[in-house]
Amino acid sequence: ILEEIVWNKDVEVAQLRGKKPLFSLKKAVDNAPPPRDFIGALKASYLRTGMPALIAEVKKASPSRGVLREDFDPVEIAKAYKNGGAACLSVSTDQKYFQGSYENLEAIRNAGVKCPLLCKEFIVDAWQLYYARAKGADAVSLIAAILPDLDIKYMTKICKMIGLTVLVEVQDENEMDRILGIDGIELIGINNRNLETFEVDISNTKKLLEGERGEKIRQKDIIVVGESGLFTPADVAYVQEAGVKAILVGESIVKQKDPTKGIAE
Ligand code: IGP
Repeated sequence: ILEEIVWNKDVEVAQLRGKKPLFSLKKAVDNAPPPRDFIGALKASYLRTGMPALIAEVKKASPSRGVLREDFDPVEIAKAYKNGGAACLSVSTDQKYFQGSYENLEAIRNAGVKCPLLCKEFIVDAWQLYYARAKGADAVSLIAAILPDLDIKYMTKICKMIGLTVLVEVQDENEMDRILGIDGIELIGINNRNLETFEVDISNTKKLLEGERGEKIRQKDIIVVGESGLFTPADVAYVQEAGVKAILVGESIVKQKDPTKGIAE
């Protein structure tokens, strides 16, 4: 499925790019509202609460779970997350597999929800970075499984230049070691969901933070985000114990009748 998603994304980007060439985007980026400090918001929340900072995900559907919420209103959900104590928001923009959109991202930004926003997208081309920033994103996620090191390095540089925070997502030891070998990475997400099999195992977060890897992460002052499959306060305590200072949560809170009463409590 990951291969299929990336294949489709490449085609989609080629089409979009035909309508909005890079040059026009660069102007839009210059005119975009100044980026908000994504990492600063995570740190402030962690320091204030002593709990992992919540990145709350606004997503209507996922390939593994189908539609999560029929009465999906992205702006209402974003406001509820903010009121419920989220430090940052993640907004799914992929249409085909997550029923998301850049309109959702813009609507949340324009509604004055003050959290920094992560554009949750499958980034396969640097063009998408400019596009995300032009649409008001403050951060993007780069998936180690689909990008060679050279692309991660190059895209990280572009992000720095245009004011986007980078969250690099890894799912196994090999990807973690690759990313720890790259300079300038400040934020690493450990995905507990295997992107090929969709199997979720939160002990993945612990496994990738043990021993020398954990040591290196502390030395480099990298913030680790525990991602996917977190449903209960016990799950949060477990990944906090493993060393994460932030969590990325979608399904369990998007499904709540009142999304302010989610895992954040
Ligand atoms: C949220 P969950 O299990 O709480 O809904 O997961 C988030 O981690 C997940 O949407 C995600 C993801 C990804 C999905 C993180 N990285 C990469 C697809 C691709």
